[in-house]
Amino acid sequence: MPALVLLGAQWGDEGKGKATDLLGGSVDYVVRYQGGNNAGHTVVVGDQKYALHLLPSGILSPGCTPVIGNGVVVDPAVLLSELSGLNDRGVDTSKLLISGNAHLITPYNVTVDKVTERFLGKRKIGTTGRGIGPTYADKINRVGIRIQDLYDESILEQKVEAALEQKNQLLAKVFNRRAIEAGKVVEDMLQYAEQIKPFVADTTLILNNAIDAGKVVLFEGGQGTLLDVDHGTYPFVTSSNPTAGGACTGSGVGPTKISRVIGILKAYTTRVGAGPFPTELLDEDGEALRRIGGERGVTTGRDRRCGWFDAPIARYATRVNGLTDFFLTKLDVLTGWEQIPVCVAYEIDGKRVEELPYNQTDFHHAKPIYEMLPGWSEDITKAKTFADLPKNAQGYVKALEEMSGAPISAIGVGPGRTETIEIN
Ligand code: 2SA
Ligand code: GDP
Ligand code: MG
Repeated sequence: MPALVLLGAQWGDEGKGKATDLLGGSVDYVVRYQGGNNAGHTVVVGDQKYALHLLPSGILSPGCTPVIGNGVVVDPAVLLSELSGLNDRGVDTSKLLISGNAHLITPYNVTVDKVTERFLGKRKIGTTGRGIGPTYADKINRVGIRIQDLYDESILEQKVEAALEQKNQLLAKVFNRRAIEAGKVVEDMLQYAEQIKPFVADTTLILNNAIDAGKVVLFEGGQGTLLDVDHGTYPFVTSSNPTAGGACTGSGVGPTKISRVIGILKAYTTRVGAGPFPTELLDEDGEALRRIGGERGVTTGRDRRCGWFDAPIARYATRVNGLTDFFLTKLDVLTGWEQIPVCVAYEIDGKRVEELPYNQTDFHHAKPIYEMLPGWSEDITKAKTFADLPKNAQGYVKALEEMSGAPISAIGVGPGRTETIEIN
């Protein structure tokens, strides 16, 4: 298997960090291909818990080379502090590779993110405030700053000046804010250059050579399918492509090299930030899912919105990502409900709709049509095989598999590395 992709099938936080870590022992490279330190990936190893934001979860597997691909946006201060935090805990980070083509999140991108959200008021996206959207906007506007620019001071100065020209006008005229000084920004960015230098590489060449030499490369998505800027619930999305195609553009590895695409699928649904969410629960059940599932943002600490499983979303994820299989996570969280509602279709303006509507207004109007599945009360966290699960839990998994359009090849029954059932 030359290359595989692991990505979120819903709105993120499905447990991708744990799944990547689980596969870390059998792959040679783990590559982040989009997003930045808006991501929050939790990995529990024994009694140690790690929260990773920018670094690939494979950094915790000693045999694995972690890679930050060209599609990622990098906040240099966050990068260095995440690295030193891991070093302090005895994790070897020396193998990290960072694409010289990855874009840098500058302090002004963070400012613009926060100011824009404030001015959007009720219509805000609920971003993580990490400067992600404005950095991708600069990239597309061709006024972005790349990692490689840190090593050519005069180019860096020219690029920062170009990037600030429009922004300063906007800050002054629209937001009534002071102009940002290019010289100060350049000085700020240059202080990181030498520390980052040892990691900077032509990652596209390295990854393609590795695949040609028979090595296994795992692409780790951040966020999730419905947060994709093209395929998600626009405008309530992140500004990159977490879907499978993003793994190619965000790394420079072609689609013919990828033979498996795994969708990480939570046994219920969560979302952080604003936007439509048909199965959202604003009652005791929602509160219980949040409490039992520990549903709190790993980066911002915000409470996650919680709801029942939504099959049209899972089917959509299968379709737009070409999923080969799912890892179903957090099944243990559902223990104790007598009956578990599962959304099988929507009612939109009086009509039954089986698939996720492409039209934004329709999705905002979508009301879930539920089927009730029988629950279970037995503790399932010690289950090691599918047969160890209570009959109703088995039935729940099988029903989800049937509705979602791809086989379920692993089931999470707890946050720990070993709390996983693998199905062959
Ligand atoms: P941004 O900051 O521009 O990417 O925000 C745009 C939308 O994308 C959502 N988003 C996320 N949703 C779920 N998890 C994410 N990572 C953190 C976590 C989130 C946190 O693991 O818990 O700590 O709040 C993530 N990152 C971005 C975001 O909520 C906006 O809806
Ligand atoms: P990611 O962004 O997809 O990596 O997910 P997060 O780390 O943001 O959120 C997933 C949370 O669920 C983390 O706290 C994980 O430790 C936890 N988790 C992952 N898989 C399971 C599981 O099967 N059961 C339980 N109870 N928790 C899990
Ligand atoms: Mg997360």
